[in-house]
Amino acid sequence: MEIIDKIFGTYKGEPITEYTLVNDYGMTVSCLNYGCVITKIIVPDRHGNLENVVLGFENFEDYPEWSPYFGAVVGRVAGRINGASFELDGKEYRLADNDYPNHLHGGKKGFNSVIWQTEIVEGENAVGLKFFYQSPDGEEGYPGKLDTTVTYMLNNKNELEISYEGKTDQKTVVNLTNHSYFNLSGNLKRDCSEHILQLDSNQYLELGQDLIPTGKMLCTRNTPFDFKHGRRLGSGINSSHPQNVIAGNGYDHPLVFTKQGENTIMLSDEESGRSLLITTDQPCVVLYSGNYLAGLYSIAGVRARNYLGVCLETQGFPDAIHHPEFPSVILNPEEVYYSKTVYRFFANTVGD
Ligand code: G6D
Repeated sequence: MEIIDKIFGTYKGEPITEYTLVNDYGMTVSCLNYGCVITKIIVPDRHGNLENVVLGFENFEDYPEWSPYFGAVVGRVAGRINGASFELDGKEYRLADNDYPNHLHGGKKGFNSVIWQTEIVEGENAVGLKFFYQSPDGEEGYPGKLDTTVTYMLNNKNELEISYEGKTDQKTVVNLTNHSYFNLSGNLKRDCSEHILQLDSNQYLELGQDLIPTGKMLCTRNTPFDFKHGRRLGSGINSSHPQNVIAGNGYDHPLVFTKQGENTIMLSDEESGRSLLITTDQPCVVLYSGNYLAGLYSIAGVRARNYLGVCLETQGFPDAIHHPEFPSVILNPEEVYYSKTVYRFFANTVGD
C-alpha cells in the first residue's frame, strides 16, 4: 500500500495537491486538499480491467469554475435550508442564499471549496488522509467555531472508509456528506440509467417545487422510489411520477432507511459486473441522478450529459432545522458530531 502525491494546481495562491491512495489489489483513490474532493476511484471490472468509476475533472481550474460538487465533502449543512435562515434559541441566523431564495450545501464558500489541512495516515492494512478545517464563527452565516476532521482510509478489502468528526464552541448545525457521482460502467462508457439500486426504505421525503422537503413522508411501495428489491435508475428517469418530474426527470430525493442504526445500499452495473456496497450510520441517503449534468461541457474528456453519474449522499435529513420531527442536526459544545460511511467495491468475475 502506498500514497503518491503531486501538485494538481493552485487556488488563491495556495498549492492544491492530489493524493493517490493505492492498495495491494490495484484499487486507487485520488483526492485533493481542496474540498476533500475525490477526483478518481479506480477499480476492476469482471475481467480485471482497472477503470475510473466517479465523475471528476482532469484540470483543477474546472473545479472552482464548474463543479457540481464532484467528489466533494459538503457542509456545514448538506442539502437545502429553506429561506436561507434558521433560528436557534430565539436568535435568527441568515445564511448565504446561493440557491436563491434558499441555502444549498453550506453556501457560496461551503466545505467543498475550502482548502483543508492534510496529513497522511499509514496503518498496517490501510492508507489514508486526515483533513482538518476550522470554520470560524459566522462563516456563511453559521454560528460557532466548528473544527471538522474528515478521514479517508483505503484498505485491502477494496473499501474506502469516510469518517467525519465535528466539534463546536457554541450551539450550531452540522450535516456532512460526500457528494461523489458514481458511474460503475468504467471511464464513463455508459450513463447510469441501467444501474440497479437496492436499499431498504419504506419512505422518502416529498419535495416542493423548490426542492425543499415539505415535511411529508411518502410511501415508496410500488412507486419508482421502491428500491427494496432492486430497481433500474431509468425507472425514475423515464417516469411521469410528479416527484420524479419535479426533480428534473429523475431523482433528487432523501430516501429514509427503514431501520435505525447501520444501513446498506447496493449499486450494481450488470455489464461491467461492478458493484458498490455502501454501509452507513446515517438516517437517510439523498439519491441524486445527475439530472442537470448536461449543463456542463465535458467531464474527464467525455461529452457531459444527464445521468452520467449518480450521487448517494448519506446524511441527516435536508432542512431538518425547520422540521423538529426530523432527526436533529443541532450540535452542542459538549457533544461531538460523528458520522461514518464505507464504500466497498467488488466485481463478479467472469463466469459468475
Ligand atoms: C442540484 O438539486 C440538486 C442537488 O441535490 C445537487 O446536490 C446539486 O444539483 C449538485 O442543485
